[in-house]
Amino acid sequence: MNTATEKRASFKAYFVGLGYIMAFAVVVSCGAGGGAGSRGDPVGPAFAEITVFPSVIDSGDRTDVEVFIDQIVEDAIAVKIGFPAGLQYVTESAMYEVGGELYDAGPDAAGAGTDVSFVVFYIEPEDLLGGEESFFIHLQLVGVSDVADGRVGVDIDIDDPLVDNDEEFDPATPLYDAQDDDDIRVGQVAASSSSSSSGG
Ligand SMILES: [Ca+2]
Ligand SMILES: [Ca+2]
Ligand SMILES: [Ca+2]
Repeated sequence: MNTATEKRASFKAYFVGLGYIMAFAVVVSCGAGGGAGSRGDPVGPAFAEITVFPSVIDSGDRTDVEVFIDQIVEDAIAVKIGFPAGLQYVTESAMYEVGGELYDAGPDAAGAGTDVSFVVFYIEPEDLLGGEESFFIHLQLVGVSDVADGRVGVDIDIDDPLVDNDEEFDPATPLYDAQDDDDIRVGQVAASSSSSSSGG
């Protein structure tokens, strides 16, 4: 009888302890999850969100890329959009959208690294925004060769005022870490991959 009571007591202690550990884990995971993706915390000079639609195309087809930018905290920014080498920027497709109005946009620089190609826009928010706090960049990419599981990403960096923008971006050292990205697939790989997916 004595040992049974002890067993029950230790069981209870075990579950209470487990409860504390689980509660702690929930608090920790909530704290971590709320940080990076939250709109209250801009990463670098501005908040950016990128959407690619459609996310599956074949070569010769185009996809629309939309970048939303707000919470800009620098006087001059470089918006770098990176995409797989199996896609190309469609000439003259880039537009800024400010307060519902569309304006022609660069890109001001472009280049191809080893695996990733880039277009870059240098923007002075005070000139572009005219009192608005946010804007969009719209552009199109065309598929040129198979991309199995690609990402189109955006990284906003500071535009260095001491370096001429014509010479600032180097695709060999793009200083590019996407702060947001979206999926893209191009070509036959896109059609065949659905059969291997178990999630539906
Ligand atoms: Ca950045
Ligand atoms: Ca510059
Ligand atoms: Ca960067």
